[in-house]
Amino acid sequence: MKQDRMSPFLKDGKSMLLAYDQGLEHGPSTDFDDRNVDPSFVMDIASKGGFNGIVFQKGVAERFYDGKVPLIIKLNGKSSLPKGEPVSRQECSVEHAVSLGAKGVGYTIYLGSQHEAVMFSEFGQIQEEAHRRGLPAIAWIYPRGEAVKSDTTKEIVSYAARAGLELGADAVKIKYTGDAESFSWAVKAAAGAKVFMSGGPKAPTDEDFLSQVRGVMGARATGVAVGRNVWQNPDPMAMAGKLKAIIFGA
Ligand code: FBP
Repeated sequence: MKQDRMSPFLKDGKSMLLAYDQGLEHGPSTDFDDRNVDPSFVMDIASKGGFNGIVFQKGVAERFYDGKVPLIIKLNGKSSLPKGEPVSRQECSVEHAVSLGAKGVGYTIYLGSQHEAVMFSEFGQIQEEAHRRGLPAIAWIYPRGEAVKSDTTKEIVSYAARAGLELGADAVKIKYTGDAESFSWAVKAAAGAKVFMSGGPKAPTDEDFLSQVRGVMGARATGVAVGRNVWQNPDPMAMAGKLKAIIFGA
């Protein structure tokens, strides 16, 4: 049987990934404090917390990646400053990601944006090159822009999952719909592309967040790719342990 390109990031077919590209997406004063502004703090959480992968932009990887956890390089990104229809363009090549030690590449697509065609096209090129090199192409698929009324309904989240499948993503990172039953439709729509829940802003309580993760796993998703709910937590290791227990039943 052909090996699953996502296998470097899987344990028993499940996975938990730590995302840390928010410095570019949101800016340091929105998301960071004195601890987590330092990328080594987050690198440490990834390895000591048992994460199956870490997501960095290339500049952070060049200075802080320590090789202890499989690396995913985000190949596009944008700041929170421009207004209007969102677009995120490629700023790192697959070749450079590989030279940094990446075992996977990530790319954000704003489904529904007036600029979605640009992102479809860039992701298409990236997916083909990543596959030539044996790497998975992971699509962050966020419905966004004037045409999108809500980004968490069953209809729009399953559309995101299906778009990822159709565009050739090995895995999709999508928002939670709010319950396991509707999320399981998105998992079905992904038809074999691995499904990861994207975390979002830190939930009011740990339990609020963990109940979402239980719903995600109950829907037979692969796992989570989260950031703020872990490295903004006062005790990131305890949160990592609780996630592991839900995702792997460990
Ligand atoms: P979080 O778990 O912190 O939400 O991280 C997931 C993520 O996809 C990041 O990779 C990315 O920086 C961020 O969310 C994008 O956030 P936004 O929804 O504001 O575009």
